[in-house]
Amino acid sequence: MTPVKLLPAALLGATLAAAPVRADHIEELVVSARHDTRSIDLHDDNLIAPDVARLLARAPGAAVNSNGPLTGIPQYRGMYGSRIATALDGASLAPSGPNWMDPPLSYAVSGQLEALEIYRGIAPVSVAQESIGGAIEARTLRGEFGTGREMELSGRVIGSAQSASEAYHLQGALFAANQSHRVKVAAMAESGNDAAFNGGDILPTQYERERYDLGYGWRTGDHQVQVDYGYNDTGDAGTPALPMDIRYIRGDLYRLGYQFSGNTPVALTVFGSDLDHGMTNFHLRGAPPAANWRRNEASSDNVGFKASVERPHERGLWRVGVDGFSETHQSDISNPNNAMFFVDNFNDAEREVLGAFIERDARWTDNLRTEFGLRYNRVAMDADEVDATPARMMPPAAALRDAFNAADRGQTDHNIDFVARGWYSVNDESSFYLGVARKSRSPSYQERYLWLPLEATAGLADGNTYTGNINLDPEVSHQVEAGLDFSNNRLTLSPRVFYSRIDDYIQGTASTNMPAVMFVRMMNANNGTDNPDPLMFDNVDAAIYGADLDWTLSLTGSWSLSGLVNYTRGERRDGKDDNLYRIAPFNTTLRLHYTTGDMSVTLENEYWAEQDDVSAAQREKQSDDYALVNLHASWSGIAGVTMSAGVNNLFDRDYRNHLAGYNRAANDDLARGERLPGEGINLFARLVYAF
Ligand SMILES: [Cu+2]
Repeated sequence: MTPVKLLPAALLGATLAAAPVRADHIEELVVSARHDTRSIDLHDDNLIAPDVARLLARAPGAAVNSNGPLTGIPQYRGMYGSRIATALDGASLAPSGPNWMDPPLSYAVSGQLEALEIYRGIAPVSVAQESIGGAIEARTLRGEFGTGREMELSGRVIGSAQSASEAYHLQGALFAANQSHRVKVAAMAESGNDAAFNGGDILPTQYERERYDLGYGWRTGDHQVQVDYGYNDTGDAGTPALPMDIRYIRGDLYRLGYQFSGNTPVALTVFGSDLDHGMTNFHLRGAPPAANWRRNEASSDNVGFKASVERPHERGLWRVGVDGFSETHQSDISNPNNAMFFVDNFNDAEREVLGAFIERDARWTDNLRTEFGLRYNRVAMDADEVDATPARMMPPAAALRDAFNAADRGQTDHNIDFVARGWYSVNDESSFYLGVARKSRSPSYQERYLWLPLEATAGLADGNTYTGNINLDPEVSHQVEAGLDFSNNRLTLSPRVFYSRIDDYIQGTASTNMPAVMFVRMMNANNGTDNPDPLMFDNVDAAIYGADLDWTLSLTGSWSLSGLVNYTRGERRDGKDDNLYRIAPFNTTLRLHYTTGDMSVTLENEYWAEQDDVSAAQREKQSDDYALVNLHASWSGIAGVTMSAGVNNLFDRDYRNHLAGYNRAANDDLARGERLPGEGINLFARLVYAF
């Protein structure tokens, strides 16, 4: 049983099977308009971390902004957070945490994924509503329909453990199916202690999480209906790069899908999620004085739909659809030592996107294919009035509250996106690609409605306090990318160069909001702290450009090589000589594979250059280069059983990834403000049993 799409796995240099199988893969490498993606094989990977986002490091152009063991925020070609559209089986989700302690991808369960797909470069307009920075799709295993009337049972069990955080992960999934019904029941539990690095422990990075899933599918003729329900229960989990840690994240995720696969295929999805989240600055990390204890209770209610139709034309396919997504956020700060203290951080902050799109795929000759897409999004946002204890006691905070409550907070944006892409195959081995696009993104609710200077910034983790700006304009990016897809019997190569010119890019700039500046200074005087002056979200102009590449090369016999190269630059273009914040530095991965029969071994070297091009506006610190060596092996000699084991960070390097954020918690082994280290040497083992 190999439920994962194998093509991109081969491209990514996962197990390279025997030659005939690879020939199939290579055929598929001729990238199609629909499937210009990288799909990550979850079976053969040395990743057993609980954070699915970490798998993205296997795709060209992708990286992870990590704020804790469960809180990886995908970065793609220099963009991250809500700039990247993430869908779980077609369902979107807005995190309950105003600091993205629960990024959308954190709701995907690694062992239950059929595939994790990253759209390479410009994402089609049909794939997501707002995809200025790209799109990611996680598809969950639901079991296959059977062939007869008899119900057949199948399932799989996964157990894994790793040493650096003394963590374990256990899960089981059971599928029952016949030709017209399929049922899925799945459960997962995982837990880890504070992770060790060469120099001590990273505090707090413990975590615990449980997850339960139910699914039912029914099909008759060309019709198919699928209902899915998931319950996520995260307990104590550290986020040392943020000012608080997770106390709980509980949530229900629902999805109902209908598919008609006849002549004019129709797809309909309705989905929603209710997510509740609590966090504190005192229960997992060294607590501040009693007066400064903070507890934040936050929630998001999400509902959405998508309906699309495909119609053939003489050269290809029309794709037309409408979609909607609505998120509502609540966030209340309190102090358990002081019943009087409260801050309405966000009060019914709403964001609703309604979109319509049309897309046309066409094959003009045997060699030339194109994709044209047009999308319109209407983004409507609003938030209710706020209040807070500081606003009743301190004039600057009162001024901020009164200005916010008096403002016209309702905002509506009308955004137009378009995509034009073409593929021209020169011969059986080489195909050229060119894509241009205009993509837009309206501000997030934090960027518009954060009224009191706080660090609620969707996980920027830069240590700065921010205020929002109701009157922000949407970001508009004009993008161009070009590249080549080459594959022959020995070599595959897929380089891309890209340039994005982003008008009204939203980032923090020095605050010109005097009450906000005075508030932070007064708080410093009251608390004996020295927080820097606040920033405010602002529209600036920016450019992001670079190149990325993935490749595989088969050597003699059972040996092969594969690798990735990623280079991204992000700069201001509005006369300020500054760089964009938290951009992955140049990095490259080289893997050597040995594959024979039912055994495969991979030796991996990962190199990250130093990052000197940092954002002065965000007071970003530089980081040093480092290299890591990882080794892993897997064996599937017994039917249904796959065993994997390995060592990450074989030489126990103390390394600091540029995207890891700064330490915010009291720790004898790490200063506050120091960049967080990665895990030290980590031995792991995993057993998968499928039947
Ligand atoms: Cu949180």
